[in-house]
Amino acid sequence: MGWNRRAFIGATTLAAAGTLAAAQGHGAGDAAAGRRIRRIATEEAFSIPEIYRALAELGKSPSRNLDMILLRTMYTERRGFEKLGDRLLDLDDERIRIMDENGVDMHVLSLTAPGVQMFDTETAVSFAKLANDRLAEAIARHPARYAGLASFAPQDPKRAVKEMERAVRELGLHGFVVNSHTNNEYYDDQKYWPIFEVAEALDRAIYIHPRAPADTMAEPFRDYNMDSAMWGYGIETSTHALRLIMAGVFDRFPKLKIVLGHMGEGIPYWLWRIDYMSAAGVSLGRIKAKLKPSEYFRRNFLITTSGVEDPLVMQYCLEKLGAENIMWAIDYPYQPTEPAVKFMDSVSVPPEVREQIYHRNAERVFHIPEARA
Ligand code: 1DF
Ligand code: MN
Repeated sequence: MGWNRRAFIGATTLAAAGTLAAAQGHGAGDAAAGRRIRRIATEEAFSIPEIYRALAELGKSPSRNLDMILLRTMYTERRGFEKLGDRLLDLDDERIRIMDENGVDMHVLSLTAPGVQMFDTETAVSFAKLANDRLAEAIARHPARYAGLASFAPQDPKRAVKEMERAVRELGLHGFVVNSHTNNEYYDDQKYWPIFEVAEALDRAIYIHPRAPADTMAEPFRDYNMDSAMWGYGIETSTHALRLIMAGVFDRFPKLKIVLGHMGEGIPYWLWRIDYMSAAGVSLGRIKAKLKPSEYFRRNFLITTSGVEDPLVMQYCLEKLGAENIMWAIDYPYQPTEPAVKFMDSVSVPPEVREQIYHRNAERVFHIPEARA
């Protein structure tokens, strides 16, 4: 790992210089070259009218699934959310204006949660195709500004694999997104492993984005807004990621790359204890994984900064995981752009680390061409 604590402290002055350069219009760390660092944001949401309307319709049904809270407030009632809906659907106007105003070069777009995963199988399969086609069209209109993560319908793993192949080979999309569980099932179940097999074969990462906790663990999350971004999303998604590790998914697919948002959904903080306590599960034969959980986390996972603008968390994750495993994200339109940029411009890291997090890791993992000089 090309980064250490001494460098972190030493970088404070450099970062201050970077902020100054940004204020002068040059951006962090590269003022001498008269050019700022390329900024690629990696968890940026969009929708399309067909799916947006179908989710609004779904939001009217009486289900007690926790994601229905999102569907009711965001799509059905739309109280105070007019702007959010418009922003999800817009790929040509305000989004690019906000990117320009804040010096954001590229959004890596993904269909917003819960994606196609709450629809019946046939609807999900056809919506995934439609969303991927529209995504490819948006990228074709703005090739320098967008990359895209393809959706697929886990409801039908066979057709998911077909769509994943089409999305990369024919549409040129850059990776995949899935919003945690589907119908309360987790993908450590081997019927889903063809999805991991094809992602590894295509060398494209799967971004496991949150959705609300599954019905099987919903009750304690019903009050105090704990269903969603404040807490429930992270618990659902970290639990899913750990299930994949413990099931041995990464022994079977050692080159598979999984991306987690929100600074790793809490997992980095727990790694020491997970390593220590997993030994008992291994000796009882309940854990299939061959390596320590932290070894998979460093080898097979990347995390993004979406929605966590805490310099101490950044410092910890850099030491724990390495600069090659962290990517910048905004979570547009759910998080404001300006503070996300300010955070990443001013966090105390050496210039080369800022470059890795702002764009180099995303270029490598998502096969995004380097910007022309
Ligand atoms: C929210 C947050 C919604 C995130 C999202 O997609 C989302 C939210 C519907 O706060 O309502 O992706 N997030 O990633 O934190
Ligand atoms: Mn998000």
